[in-house]
Amino acid sequence: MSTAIYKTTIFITLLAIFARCGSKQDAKPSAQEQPAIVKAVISVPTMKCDICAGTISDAVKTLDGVKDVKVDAEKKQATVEYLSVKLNQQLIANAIANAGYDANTTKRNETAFNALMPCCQVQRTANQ
Ligand SMILES: [Cu+2]
Repeated sequence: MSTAIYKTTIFITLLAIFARCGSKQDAKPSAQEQPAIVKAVISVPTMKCDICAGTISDAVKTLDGVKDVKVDAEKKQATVEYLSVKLNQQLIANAIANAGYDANTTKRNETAFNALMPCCQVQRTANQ
């Protein structure tokens, strides 16, 4: 492993830790809702490759209440099954945005985006 890649890996790891500290927790659903597993399909339009898919999958898996994550780089979608008492679509979208990717209508964290592998830094098209 070259020094540059090693340094980049360390940087991304630290960034992921800091991004998690700053993630918003104020949009949790009320405890009165029935505990149920809900499936959400989240659009991630700038996802490009399997590395992107892994980054997104890892970010979502850190959330409490996630039961299953499937990320499809071709369809540019993340399919997440989660406990509705613990999570909602917006919190999942926030986690993906904190990892450097637009998610539904939530815009990516630019610092995280700039720390992605150069090949994963996909610019938005005009309609995104
Ligand atoms: Cu990628």
